[in-house]
Amino acid sequence: MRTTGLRRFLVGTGLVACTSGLLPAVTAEAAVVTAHITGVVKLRVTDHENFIADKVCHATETVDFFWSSNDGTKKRSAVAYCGGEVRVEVDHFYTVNSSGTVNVHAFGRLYEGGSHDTTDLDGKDERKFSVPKGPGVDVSFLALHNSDEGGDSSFVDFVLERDVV
Ligand SMILES: [Ca+2]
Ligand SMILES: [Ca+2]
Repeated sequence: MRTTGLRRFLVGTGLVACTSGLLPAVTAEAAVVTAHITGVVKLRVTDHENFIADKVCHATETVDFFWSSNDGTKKRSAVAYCGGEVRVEVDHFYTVNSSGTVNVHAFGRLYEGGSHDTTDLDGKDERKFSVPKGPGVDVSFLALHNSDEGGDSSFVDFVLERDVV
């Protein structure tokens, strides 16, 4: 193997010492970091109409939870309805790494049909981002458009921040 060969060469030349047994054994597990994640997920939904004004609807999901680097993935969900015809679902998944960085994977789906319960999926979006420390700002967003019939849309803003506790 190339690395082994190089190492053998360097040891042979005396450029590196053979360190076997000289380094402390790495037995400590990675530190567990807990993050406090707060903010809001804001959904704005437009139900497009052909002969009357479009309907615009808003929903806000509050985010406020503690999550550690040992906890795996946390799922949060939000939903918004508009005009009797449009439903928007957002799933957002959180993981915390050992340095305290909070990573988010967000998925949005826009359904449009004869009622709020329609299963007609007309638009979707997906994004990965991380949550910064400090005051909450617009971290990321999803943009959903009805790519089938057109007109209907939704914008989902993630306004999040985290502290390591
Ligand atoms: Ca409509
Ligand atoms: Ca549809």
